[in-house]
Amino acid sequence: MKQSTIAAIACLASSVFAHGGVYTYTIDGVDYPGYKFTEPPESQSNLIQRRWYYWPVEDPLSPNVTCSYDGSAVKDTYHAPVKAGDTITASWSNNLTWDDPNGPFYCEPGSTRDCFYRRWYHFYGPLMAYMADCGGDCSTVDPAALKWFKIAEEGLKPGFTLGDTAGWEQSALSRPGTKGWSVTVPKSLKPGNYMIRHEILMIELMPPQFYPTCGQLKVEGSGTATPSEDYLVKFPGAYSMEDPGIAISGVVYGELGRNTTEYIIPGPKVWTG
Ligand SMILES: *[C@@H]1O[C@H](CO)[C@@H](O)[C@H](O)[C@H]1NC(C)=O
Ligand SMILES: *[C@@H]1O[C@H](CO)[C@@H](O)[C@H](O)[C@H]1NC(C)=O
Ligand SMILES: *[C@@H]1O[C@H](CO)[C@@H](O)[C@H](O)[C@H]1NC(C)=O
Ligand SMILES: [Cu+2]
Repeated sequence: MKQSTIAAIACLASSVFAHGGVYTYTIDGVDYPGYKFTEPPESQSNLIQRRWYYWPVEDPLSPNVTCSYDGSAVKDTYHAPVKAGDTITASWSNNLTWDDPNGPFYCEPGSTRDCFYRRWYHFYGPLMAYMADCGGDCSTVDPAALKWFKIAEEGLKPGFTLGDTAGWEQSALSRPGTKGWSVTVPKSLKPGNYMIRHEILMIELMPPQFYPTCGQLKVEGSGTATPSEDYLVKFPGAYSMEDPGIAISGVVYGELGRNTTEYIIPGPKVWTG
């Protein structure tokens, strides 16, 4: 067996064991700590984030795909104020570095791949962000009942193949010094209470792994725009295992991974306002 094959298998085996989610949002310079999956929900309060669990969702039709696990609200869940047009940075962590934000930085001996055991653990697949109008207080809303529109996505960068870690913004999340992924609330969006749903889709393995997490926002501004029906989707419902960007999961280490330069991001088209 070639050295590179051994390293790839070692990495693959390890990567099964770290999962995670968004642990902090940064909005207009303010940090909003997220739900801690390591602590019981009853002991948590005053969060903008809904409950989630670090284990990935492997079925796009599972009720868990909405907000990860049951997405319930803890005590005194509230809405973070954000001006339409401003950015929200979501910071991800895997469960191995959860209690140690600065490390450890780890390279498997002999590995030819990027090092890991850092804040995020997976490299391949798109990043997506959605919002949904709660029509009132989000805290009492079941996220599965909402209609979501996509506000941002990052797929395969031009000039790269599916198997290039550098082709994916997801791999930047595991680079030391990367705070997270920043998305913009559409400037013309009508003010009100919205749920925001960040999602990492990991296509390294089949089945793929969905990492959604939801938080609550109070959008301020003077916009009047709302997305039309053709931008709106439900979770579950927006994806299926047959979507090209989901069906392609598991090929990154093979010939298809090396020779495919196009990736079709699942879900609806982005609404920019
Ligand atoms: C939802 O996620 C939780 C936590 O990982 C798991 O225990 C449960 O079985 C999942 N539910 C379904 C329907 O897959
Ligand atoms: C992370 O998750 C894996 C898989 O469930 C588990 O084996 C490991 O103990 C967890 N580590 C921490 C620090 O939670
Ligand atoms: C890529 O490799 C696969 C597997 O051998 C092959 O079926 C496919 O035709 C190749 N595609 C291109 C664009 O070369
Ligand atoms: Cu994982």
